Amino acid sequence: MSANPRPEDIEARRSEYYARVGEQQLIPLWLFFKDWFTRKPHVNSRPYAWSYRALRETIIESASIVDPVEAERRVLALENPGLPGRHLATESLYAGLQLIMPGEIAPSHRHTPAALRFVIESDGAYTSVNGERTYMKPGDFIITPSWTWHGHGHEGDGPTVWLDVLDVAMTHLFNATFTEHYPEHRSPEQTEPLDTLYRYGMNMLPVGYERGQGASPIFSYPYERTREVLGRLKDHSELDPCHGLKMQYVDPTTGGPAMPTISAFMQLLPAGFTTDSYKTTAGTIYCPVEGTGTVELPGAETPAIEYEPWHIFVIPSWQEFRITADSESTIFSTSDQAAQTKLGIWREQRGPDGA
Ligand code: 1HN
Repeated sequence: MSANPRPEDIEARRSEYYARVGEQQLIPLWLFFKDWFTRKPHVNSRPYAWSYRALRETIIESASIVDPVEAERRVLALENPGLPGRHLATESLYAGLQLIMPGEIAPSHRHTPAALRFVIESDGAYTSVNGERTYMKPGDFIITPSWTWHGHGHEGDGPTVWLDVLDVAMTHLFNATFTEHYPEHRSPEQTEPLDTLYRYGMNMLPVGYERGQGASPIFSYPYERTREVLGRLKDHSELDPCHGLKMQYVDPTTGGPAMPTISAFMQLLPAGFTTDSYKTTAGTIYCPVEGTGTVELPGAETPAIEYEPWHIFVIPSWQEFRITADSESTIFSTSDQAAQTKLGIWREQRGPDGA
């Protein structure tokens, strides 16, 4: 550049240069460095809550709109208002409410995205995963790891509804989404119910057992057991100031999260307990099973969310929050913490900003 060029000459040279390099599929990093490399995460998803009580009738109405064979899965996806058209609850996780009516079957298929179910309402419905049938009860946590055959059916009474969460945004990101349909509607069911629980989940393992690709060999984590654990521990446990009494669903053969990409937890907050302020890079989907309370969200458009059983709410990445339990609460939650931890990028902050 000549000495002391005029500002308008600099601008003109730059514009001409940017246009020229653009034609060669080049873009100067200095034009977008600051957009990309922010001091803290730039998050589009927003805190949001769906009231199961308010939505229940509408969900059940979907039974008269489509059947699960035509639909493949009869689900109303929970779309975050900050991610319009993306069909996602957080930037990395899809979530939806699935309905099965008595006598119906959702055909067997498998896909590379991993899925979990958190059961809201069920009496006699089942999921079958790799040939093992698991009957669903409210509060049960059920996994269908990547590429496992799975289908659903209903032998009982009344509508069955559960929360589905899938890591499909991650498999899409990596262009690694594959799907296969079982040639018949149902894949063969060859194992006894609860086979994997007894084989892998009772502090013993078959001799010669070799770990697979990082997903738990147990498909079903019944609420009955989870609740017993929390109930037995609550009175003599030191409560974590940010989490109360919080337990993670694990692969018992590794101690790590039940699936490689998605973490899931159940926490108990005693009546009157308020957590310390907390935030994490893992945007999280919550679903309380018992209790009512308030989630405070300092700085958010919605400053607070009142929760009750089966409410579903999202707290995005790096959103500060505190939970106050009005009555003893058990709260399920799920996030991409497992994936972020493997990538070495997961962060949390305990305590309020500036503390
Ligand atoms: C799926 O396979 C299920 O198996 C539920 O129940 C929801 C959402 C997107 C893609 C696949 C299921 C799904 C899904």
